[in-house]
Formats: sequence, structure tokens, C-alpha cells
Amino acid sequence: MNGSPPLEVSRVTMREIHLPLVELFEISSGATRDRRICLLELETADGARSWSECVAGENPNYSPETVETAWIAIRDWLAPRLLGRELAAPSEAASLLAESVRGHRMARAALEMGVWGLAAELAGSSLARLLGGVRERVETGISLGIQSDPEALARRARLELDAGYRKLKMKVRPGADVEFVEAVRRAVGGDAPLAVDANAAYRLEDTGALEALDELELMMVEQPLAADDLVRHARLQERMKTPLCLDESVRDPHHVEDMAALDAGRIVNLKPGRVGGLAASLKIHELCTQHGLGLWCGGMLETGIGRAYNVALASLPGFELPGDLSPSRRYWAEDVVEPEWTMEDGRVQVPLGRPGLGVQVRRDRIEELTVREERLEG
Ligand code: OSB
Ligand code: MG
Repeated sequence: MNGSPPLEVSRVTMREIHLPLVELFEISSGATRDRRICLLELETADGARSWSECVAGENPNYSPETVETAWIAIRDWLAPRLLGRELAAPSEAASLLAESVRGHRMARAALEMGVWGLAAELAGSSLARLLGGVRERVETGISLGIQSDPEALARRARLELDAGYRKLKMKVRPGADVEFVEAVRRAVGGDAPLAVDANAAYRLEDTGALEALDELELMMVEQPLAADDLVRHARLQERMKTPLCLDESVRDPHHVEDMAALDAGRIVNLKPGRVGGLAASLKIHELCTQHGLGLWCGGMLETGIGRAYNVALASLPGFELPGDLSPSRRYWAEDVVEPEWTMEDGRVQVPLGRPGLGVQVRRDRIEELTVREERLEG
């Protein structure tokens, strides 16, 4: 990380693309079919370039940030700090972007990750190696949205496990939980690697559902309670044998320290876009190892660009659980990168030997999908 040449971003091009998912994706707080995605292209004065992706969604149902708020934050507050500033290393970008800025981590991460991508490009190294990645393949899980009824979910679960996925995570909400997961458990057998994700839909008082889920031999229950509620997660963990996994609650490395101190969960779902980028992700990776917390890389329905960053991160040694790193075809009829991300034997290959993101970004396709574009220069 220290041997990388200095870098200076001279232009940031912001794009919003519209891209429909191959199927509706429903979580406890809302459904998405037509994704609006903010992509960035960072350039140096010498013409080196790299792409990055903002993970903010269309609506503020997962995080307070949205595509719209991220657009404003990047354009008006964040990109101006980065443009024309010489960085000695990509690790310097995070603090530059964070100084006196509260929140807007997804917006910050889009730029910060772009700087790491650019640094990898300039160093002629793969992003995975630049980050300290060691795995040639990363184990893959699927995240299934809420389905119409328990039998539909059970059929789908069977199909996806047969396709090779190493973990099957089901979205749940009050009213679409225990019966659904029980049907799946019956259909796939006792040993299948199942997990659920509530996206903060429960309260500590919802003992019926939470106790019943605890009997289903799940690998984890992800984010049962509200994002800010570490104390109640700790109370719940005390009552449950199933490990709790925190997603929305972990927006900063200090949340991992608090989680460990309180025993508010045993596993972290790390999404670099949620924590402000890759420098914070490396710190969280270190903290999880130090505190003995399980770790895996989550996803936010990214295109092949955001996926490149997730796959690179997941190749680090501490990511020992399968990530939400499905291949391109699980999300898109046609991705924006070449080659598309594929899965073999439940694993995605890490392009350790290729410079930068390790996939070619299809500018022609992105231009076709672009609905707005703004160019920012220092
Ligand atoms: O909670 O992990 C989540 C997608 C959008 C918002 C929140 C979440 C998700 C996923 C998708 O579970 C995982 C993926 O990208 O495959
Ligand atoms: Mg989640």
C-alpha cells in the first residue's frame, strides 16, 4: 500500500444510469425493480481512469442516503475536496473526504473507492492485491427477496442451493418469516447453510418470531433490530443461540468495537459503500480478526463495477464466510462490465492477476443507459 505512486484526480464524471433488475427484490422496508445507479469515473491529468459505483438506493429505506442525496453530496461538497489534491497514497482519501462531514458515507465511499481503483490502475496491480487480498476465489451466497408464499420460497431455495450457492439468505419481515423459513428448512434439509436478514424490521418485544427463528439452525440472523440499537441487539444476543449479524448498525469501525464490547452480535456483514469506503473496511477487517467476529462481504445490488470492489475486498484473509457476491446474471440481463462476473462451484474468481478492477467497463453500454451526466473539474 505504501509503495504506490502519488495520485491526483483532475476530473470526476458523474453518471446516473437506469438498469432494471432481472427480478423484483423485496426487503422488509420496500421493493426495488428498476435500479437508479450513480457511477463515477475518476481521471488523472495523464489520462489514467477508473470507475466506481455509489451504493445508495432509490429510497431512504435501507439508509438515509439515496441516489439523489449522494449526487448532491458528491457534486457540491465531496468531489471539490478531492479534485486537484495530490495524495501520497489512496488511504489518504478517506480522511480528506470525512473531515467535518457528518454522514453521507455512501457518497464518500463512491469517491474513496474510485481513488483506490485509480491507484491500482496506476500501480499496474489488481485492486485485490493492492488491498492485501490473498484468495483466488471467494465463496458466494445468494440473498433472496421476500417471496409470495412459503412454498414459492422453498422451491426457489432448493433451486439456488442446487446451483451451488454456499449460503442462502432469505429476507424476512413480521408476517413473512417463521412459516417461510420452516418451509425452506423442510425442503432443503438440516445441513443446508441458511440465514435470514430482517433489515431492522423487528423489536425486542417480538419474542414469538425471534424465538422461533432461533430454533431453525440458521447460520445467522442479520440485523433484526434498528440500526442504532446496539444495546437491544446485545439483549437479544443474550437470549439467542443463533449468532446475530450486523449490517445497518455498522457504519464506522467504532461500531465494531462497540459491538464487540457489548456482545451485540457475533458476525459483521461488511459493505464498503456503507462504511465510507475501503480504508474503513480494512480497519473493520482488522477489528473483526482481533475480536474474533465472523466477517463476510455484503452487497447492494451492484453492477459489475461495484461488484469488482466487493470481490477484491472479500479476497482478504478475514472474510471467511460466503459473501452476497452473486454473479452478474443473478441481477442483470446484461451487465456493464466484460467479462461478466460468473460463479463456478459456488465461487467467484478474483482477478488477482489483472490490473485495476480486473474487468473491462463497457462505456458504450453505460452511455446508452445514462440519464444524466455531470463533469466536475478542479
Ligand atoms: O440488507 O443486505 C442487505 C440489498 C439492498 C439493500 C440491503 C441489502 C441488500 C441485499 C442484496 O441483501 C445482496 C446482494 O447484492 O446480492
Ligand atoms: Mg442486510
